[in-house]
Amino acid sequence: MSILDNRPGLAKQVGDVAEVAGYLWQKGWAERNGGNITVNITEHVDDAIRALPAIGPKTPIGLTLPNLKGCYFYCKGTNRRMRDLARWPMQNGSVIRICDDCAHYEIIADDVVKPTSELPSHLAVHNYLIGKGSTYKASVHTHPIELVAMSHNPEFLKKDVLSNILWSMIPETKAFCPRGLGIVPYMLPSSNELADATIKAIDDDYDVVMWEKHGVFSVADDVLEAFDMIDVLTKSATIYMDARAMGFIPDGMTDAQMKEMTAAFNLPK
Ligand code: 2HA
Ligand code: ZN
Repeated sequence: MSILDNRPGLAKQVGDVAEVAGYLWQKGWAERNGGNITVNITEHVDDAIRALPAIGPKTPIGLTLPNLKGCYFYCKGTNRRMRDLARWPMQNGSVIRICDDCAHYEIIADDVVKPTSELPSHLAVHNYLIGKGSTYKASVHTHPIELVAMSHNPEFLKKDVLSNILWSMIPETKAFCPRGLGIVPYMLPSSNELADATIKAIDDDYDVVMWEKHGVFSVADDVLEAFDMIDVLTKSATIYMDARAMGFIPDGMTDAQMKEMTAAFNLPK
């Protein structure tokens, strides 16, 4: 028995997470237990799910997140491998309910798989998104090799330097990641400070943020879109690095070409 049985909407959400988990592994972005994914599945929750008893203890989130009252999330499990989640999403992730105090969660299905170590940043971001009236339901954190490599150069960490380089490598990057790449300076993984800084960067109007020397965090309507933005940014990073490896600094699209594309596709400036 699984909470996904006879619930095609919910099963699709979890299936999409499994699909993305497979991509993250195949791309080499998900070593060991690296990365995490959470999806706000509240709209797929019915009365039978609401009546399910907790199967684990009430656990503190570490933050109080008032907008999450009554919310349910599918979360990757802590210490679980993306490559395992790709095949067995309900053995390597779980469905949690936020308790009425908005400061604790409890696991309700399928097994007692403790959620991701980055739960504070994921849930704090979901709390922020709901507060903003955003339609975004999915957040993905992963360790893309080329983007993390670029984050070791302080020059690239200045505001929008990296966004502009990456956008200029290939027209698709701005088209499909129109808000660019925000930068969060290095902070301890799993910390509340990292959660706060991530929200601040998203509030600055980024959908994807770089955690310096660690990875990226993206938010979108669904998990596939959250993955796609990281994928297009990484494609550009790879083109940039390939050009450098061939011994030249790539020209990038010109400012005029970028302006023309921005206007033609009606993208934010
Ligand atoms: O879940 O990637 O940042 C493992 C991580 C923590
Ligand atoms: Zn990480």
